[in-house]
Amino acid sequence: MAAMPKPTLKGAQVSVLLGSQWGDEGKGKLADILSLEMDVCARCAGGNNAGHTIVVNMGPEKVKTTFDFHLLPSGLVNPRCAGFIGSGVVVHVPSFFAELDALEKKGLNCDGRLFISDRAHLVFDFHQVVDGLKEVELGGSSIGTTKKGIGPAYSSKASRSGLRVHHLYDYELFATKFRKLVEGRFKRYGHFEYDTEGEIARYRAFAERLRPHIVDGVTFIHTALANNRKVLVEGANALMLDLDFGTYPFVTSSSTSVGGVCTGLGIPPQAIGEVYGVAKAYTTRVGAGPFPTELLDDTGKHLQEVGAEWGVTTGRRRRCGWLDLVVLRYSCLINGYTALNLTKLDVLDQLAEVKVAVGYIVNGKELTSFPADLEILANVQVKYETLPGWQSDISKVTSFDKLPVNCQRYVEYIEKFLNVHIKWIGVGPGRDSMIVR
Ligand code: 2SA
Ligand code: GDP
Ligand code: MG
Repeated sequence: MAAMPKPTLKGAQVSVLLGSQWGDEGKGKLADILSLEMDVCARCAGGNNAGHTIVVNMGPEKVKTTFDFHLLPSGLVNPRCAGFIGSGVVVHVPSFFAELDALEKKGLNCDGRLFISDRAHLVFDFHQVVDGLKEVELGGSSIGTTKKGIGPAYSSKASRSGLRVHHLYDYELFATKFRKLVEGRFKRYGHFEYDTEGEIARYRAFAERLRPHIVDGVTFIHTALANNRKVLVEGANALMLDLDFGTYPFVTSSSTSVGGVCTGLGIPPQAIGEVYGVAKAYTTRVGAGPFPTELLDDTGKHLQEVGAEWGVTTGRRRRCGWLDLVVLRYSCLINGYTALNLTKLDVLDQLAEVKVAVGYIVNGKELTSFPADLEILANVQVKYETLPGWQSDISKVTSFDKLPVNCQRYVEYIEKFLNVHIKWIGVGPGRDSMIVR
């Protein structure tokens, strides 16, 4: 194992890429593009609840290949880039191997370049069972989780009874702790079918297969920084799903904001330079919870169909609505984006007019901040600005000045409202369908 490097921070070498809305903004695509220039692509939070679809032309024959990433960092598509699953991530080991096998089957060789922090917590199948049981218990107010066991695994972590990757290598201790954890769940939820001893034995085998991937997470990332490696942190989920700043309780159980980068990787804030926000040109949300600009009409259906808005992990239909600049302004405040990637602008191509939310009104008064209280959020009257559509196909456009004027105006309107530069514009799913400004 590499020795711990001396604490000599060389500057802001870490770039961060974060979802700015409720997820599925197209983070994976930008992560893939940026990773072409990176040495390490790291995940700092969440687990295999995330779903990133990347479309690339592979090999000399340029075969169009679609990759779905869940737990593994999307930067692995670049064969030069190492993937790192940081300490703040929760790892379901069977899913880790299933995803790795699927990637390798598609021709991606990840040998010797995929690492997991020994401090990362483990998600077990019983966490996934409990995820489902909790949702049933919540009945009509269920969260609409991905049922990947994310909430229950972070609960184990926060209650200080969780098992971490390094525990796999002290088998007796692992087995004792594991039995205790399962017993605790039986006490709380009643006895459910679960082969505790079989699971313990299964993890003995997993531990050996996992061994070449395990690193001391702190030493790994700081050695990379000390050696001037370029690191990209790929956010999972998004700001509005953040445990503290999202639409609680309809959120995921990790810090999906910029703060999660430091806590999830063990790096100081000075190490972070660029913070890129990914924003879809309209809004989507999967799962329950308030969504002020949601469109339950034909326009919502149009966005869902043209944007192919289906969950990558669960296959669920995503709810769709107009772009909400109140959400984005709040998101910019918390994450301090240094530039934005506006994605899926092509999905708006056929619309005669496009609306954007610019304020929330309650009892005739415009709110001055984003409400914490979901009762308020669920009942706001949305103030919209209506902009003319461009009604032409932009999917082949490669530069900003070649976009239709109304389309340029839409981009500039957003930029001006948020006071953040829109550096990239997505006009299609492929790696090449990205306008850079
Ligand atoms: P969880 O499973 O405990 O994290 O769910 C809590 C809430 O977080 C939402 N969530 C997501 N929202 C959008 N995309 C996600 N990833 C998949 C994708 C989702 C899918 O990329 O498509 O396949 O359905 C994701 N993961 C979690 C979730 O909907 C709950 O609202
Ligand atoms: P992520 O979770 O933020 O990485 O996003 P997802 O992969 O869950 O969802 C984004 C979807 O939109 C994927 O299917 C992408 O291939 C696709 N996509 C990304 N950017 C664009 C774009 O600019 N235009 C279109 N039409 N599709 C895009
Ligand atoms: Mg996604």
